[in-house]
Amino acid sequence: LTDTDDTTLIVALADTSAPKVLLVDDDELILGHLEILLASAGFPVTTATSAAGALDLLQKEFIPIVILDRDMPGMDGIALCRSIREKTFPGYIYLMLLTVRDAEEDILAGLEAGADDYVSKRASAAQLVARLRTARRILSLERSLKNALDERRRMAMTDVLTGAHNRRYFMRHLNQELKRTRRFGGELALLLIDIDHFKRVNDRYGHVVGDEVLTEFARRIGAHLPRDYDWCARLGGEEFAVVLPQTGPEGAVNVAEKLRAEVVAAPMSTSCGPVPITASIGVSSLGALPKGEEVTIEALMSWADRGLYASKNAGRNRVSVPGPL
Ligand code: GH3
Ligand code: MG
Ligand code: MG
Repeated sequence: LTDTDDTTLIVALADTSAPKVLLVDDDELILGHLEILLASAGFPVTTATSAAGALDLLQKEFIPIVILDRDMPGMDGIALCRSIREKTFPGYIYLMLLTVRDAEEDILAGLEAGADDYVSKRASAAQLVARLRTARRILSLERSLKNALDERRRMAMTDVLTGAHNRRYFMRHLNQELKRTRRFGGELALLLIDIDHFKRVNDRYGHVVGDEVLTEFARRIGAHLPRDYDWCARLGGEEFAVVLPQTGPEGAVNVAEKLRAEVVAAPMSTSCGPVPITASIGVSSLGALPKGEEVTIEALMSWADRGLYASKNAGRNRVSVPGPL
């Protein structure tokens, strides 16, 4: 790289949050020179003297920017670009090919192999640093898009009113729990919980208070699950589900009874004052499914639903396990 007196520019671009850069060149002199340049521009730097060494480093640590020499003995920069693009990493890797050659076909070959940018070794230090700033801009765009996507995914699985998981989350994650249980063995229990005479709450206090009751109810159920990996979801209306991995029928009934007692222990506090409610619960578990019943989410749900129906029929505010037909 040609020397430059643009140190002010380089200093201005320095940023403590700059992404890490991996420099790959078989020429240690060039590596040393670039390392000092990038470090003074505020980029944390790691180096490798071969493509294999670079792949090794990338395997151990995610490095979002790689500046690689086009010509190296063994695997060259073009092949390294291709190899990086074939693998999956936790985020996008911005690839900059560095070369003495800048014939049209070299540039095309580099871009074709997956490079994002192509810099001549004759370029000034200021130009290299300016191009790194472009890389940083693109990487930060990628990160914010990824965050937005994660947030959208989370929202799509969250119930807007209560903040609990929603039905979509329930179906997807119960399916995963079921697969895990099938593979590794053990138990899995499901509780279906329905607030009793909830229509009367709405009729008496209005829909807004009804909403407050639902929110408080969801919070209370969630707060009284016995273990970290137990979880609950709002299936719709005033119906909730609790999933208890590695829990058999007796354990599930105990949890259900505890949750039911927690609901009646104190009225729900609302903007119209305390509103007492009760809930009915149906319990099912894989081990308690009748022989011959296929082990599916539908079977678990339909048996828990039968239990819920039995609880309602027997006078509500209780826990039932469906018996044989
Ligand atoms: P049961 O004991 O048999 O379960 O009686 P219930 O009144 O709880 O059941 P029903 O299915 O007859 O009525 C459920 C009510 O829940 C009717 C519906 O308006 C109300 N509801 C459903 N979703 C919401 C909601 O998001 N907010 C409010 N405030 N009410 C809701
Ligand atoms: Mg070389
Ligand atoms: Mg109800």
